[in-house]
Amino acid sequence: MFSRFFGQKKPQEDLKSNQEAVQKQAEQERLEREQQEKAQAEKVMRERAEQQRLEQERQEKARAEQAARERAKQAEDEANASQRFGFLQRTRQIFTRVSNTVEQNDTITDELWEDLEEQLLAADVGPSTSNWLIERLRQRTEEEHFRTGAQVQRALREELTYLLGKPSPLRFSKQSPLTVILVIGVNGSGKTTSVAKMASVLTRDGHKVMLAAADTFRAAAIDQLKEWGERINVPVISQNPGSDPGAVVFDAIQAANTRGCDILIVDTAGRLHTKFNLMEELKKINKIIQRFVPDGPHELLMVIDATTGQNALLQARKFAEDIGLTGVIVTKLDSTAKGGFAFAVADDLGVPIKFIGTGEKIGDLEPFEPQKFVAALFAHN
Ligand SMILES: Nc1nc2c(ncn2[C@@H]2O[C@H](COP(=O)(O)OP(=O)(O)O)[C@@H](O)[C@H]2O)c(=O)[nH]1
Ligand SMILES: [Mg+2]
Repeated sequence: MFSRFFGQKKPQEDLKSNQEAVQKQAEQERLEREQQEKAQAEKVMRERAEQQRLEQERQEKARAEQAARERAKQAEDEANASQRFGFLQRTRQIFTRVSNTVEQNDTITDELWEDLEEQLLAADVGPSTSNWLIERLRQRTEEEHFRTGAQVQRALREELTYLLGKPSPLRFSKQSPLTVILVIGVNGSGKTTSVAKMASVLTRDGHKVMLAAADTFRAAAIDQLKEWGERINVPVISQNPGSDPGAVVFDAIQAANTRGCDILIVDTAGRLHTKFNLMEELKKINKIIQRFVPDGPHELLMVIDATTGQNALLQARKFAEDIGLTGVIVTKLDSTAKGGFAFAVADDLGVPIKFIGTGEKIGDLEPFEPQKFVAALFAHN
């Protein structure tokens, strides 16, 4: 009876244990589900992490490839530049020292700035431009938190390129059929040679060029231009030595129009007795040009000999102040280590360098390309 009473479960108890079993099973299933879900989530996370790792690897590889391509491109640019800019060899020696001074410094010290300034001066960048550069680089070092010489080096290249401005090709007349280019500069700077070189470049580009021998002070100067004219097959208008340069220009404009030339380049005298005379002479020539070609002269180019350095700059500055220079031709970059002079010219005169003279031959004239010029200076030999 007891057993019956105690041993036998009541129907409610049966029900209860049944419910417990069901609950247990449900709990079991829930746990299993949870475990499965957890395992699934972990799998997804593992897969995602793996994907991320692969993506990172891919990006790193792409970055490394891009960097390698850039390094190769820079090396190629520099190799090309050092080949094309062989005439800059002497100047490049100084800029290689600049590079070494800056780039190989792990820290930026006062000594670095002093060395850099000294070398910029040695390359004839000139005191005022060198000073400006150093100040600018110091300022950038602070603002941009440069820590290494390599960073300063990159900034130096940027600032040097900035100083030179954008490439500035010759300006041609939009209104009149004739473009007139007036070339001035001291004796021996390379005017006549540069006039002939430009004529050659422009002829090759399909222009019909005429030259005017307006340096009438020396018979040799007239003969020299005529000789070049014959060599490159470009007509030269000249008169006897001692005649009025204005009259030569007048003749040349008529002749250019008659023969259908579209460009007239005028070679002028380097020195008259005084600067005043020279100015008057130029004004007279200008007036004659403007009477027949109202928007001319389209270029007033000063030829500056790089080997004479900062002295030449002093003269050029006076000229630039008195008459409206439109550009400069820097000659003889092949025979000087002072090619840094180009930076002083661009900075000081505020007019673009249009061409550079790279030797004595007719082909030794290059349109000035600031970016390539700077690349060439820093190209490894
Ligand atoms: N090495 C070198 N010599 C040049 C260059 N341009 C001109 N010359 C030389 O400089 C000298 C004077 O040139 P010239 O054209 O007669 O000067 P100008 O008196 O100003 O007309 C000549 O012996 C030229 O051959 C140049 O870019 N490089
Ligand atoms: Mg001359």
